[in-house]
Amino acid sequence: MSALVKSRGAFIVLEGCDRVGKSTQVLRLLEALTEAGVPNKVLKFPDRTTSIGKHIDAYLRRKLELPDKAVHLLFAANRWEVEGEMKSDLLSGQTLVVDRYAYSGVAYTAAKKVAPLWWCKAPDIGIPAPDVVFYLKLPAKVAEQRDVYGDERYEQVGFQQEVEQQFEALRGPQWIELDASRNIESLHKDILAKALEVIRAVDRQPIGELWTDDAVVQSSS
Ligand code: Z5A
Ligand code: MG
Repeated sequence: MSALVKSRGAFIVLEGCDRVGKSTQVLRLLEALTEAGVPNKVLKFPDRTTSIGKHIDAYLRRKLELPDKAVHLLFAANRWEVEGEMKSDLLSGQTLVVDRYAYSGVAYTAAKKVAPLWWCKAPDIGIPAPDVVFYLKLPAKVAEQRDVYGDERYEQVGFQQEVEQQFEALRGPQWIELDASRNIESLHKDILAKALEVIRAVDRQPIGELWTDDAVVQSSS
């Protein structure tokens, strides 16, 4: 159930494929919000510091093998383990700036073609819904040139192209797509302007829940 609250922070997510510039923009937004006196907190998923996150980190660095569906559930659990904290932060008036979220969870597993979309979404049903998602879009071949792809799992152009297609299917009314080939500063200006607008607008709105009335999920149940 969504609770009606008097005043809360905004839930802002940055999403996109590898190397599109999410962490760069999260940092710029954090600095600007702090400067503007907006109480804020940054979260990054996966959070590799928790006990669940340590398994995810080992998996991504190829130190641990896990079945695709099992690791999908670990990524979702890594979000649920901070769900209570996220809600209380929002309700206490803190704006959350989040680097990757459940959309990455769904897009990366769906790209592996190991499970239908509804199954990929199911573990995140009911988790707090972002007020805005900034989706940074960049061709995988351009992203690859930004920084040498490392040894982590998923860092291959072909797979990233598949992930991009899956992201496209997740677009919702709260999504804002940005051309991530633009320079850092001009992207930041647009993100900051919209973020401030959302922070003002959500003041008295309840926190939403992700995918509770999603058509893909409903049609499978
Ligand atoms: N994953 C999953 O499978 N399931 C889940 O539920 C979740 C995640 C949440 C780890 O993610 C992996 O987990 C990820 C998805 C999967 N695998 N992949 N691929 P991560 O977030 O830890 O990944 P990362 O190593 O931090 O990479 P990244 O986040 O994808 O990169 P980024 O944050 O988008 O880019 P950046 O670090 O800000 O910038 C990259 C470089 O480009 C850097 O040199 C910048 O200076 C440069 N840059 C940034 N912006 C620009 C512009 N505008 N122009 C030119 N150059 C730029
Ligand atoms: Mg990053």
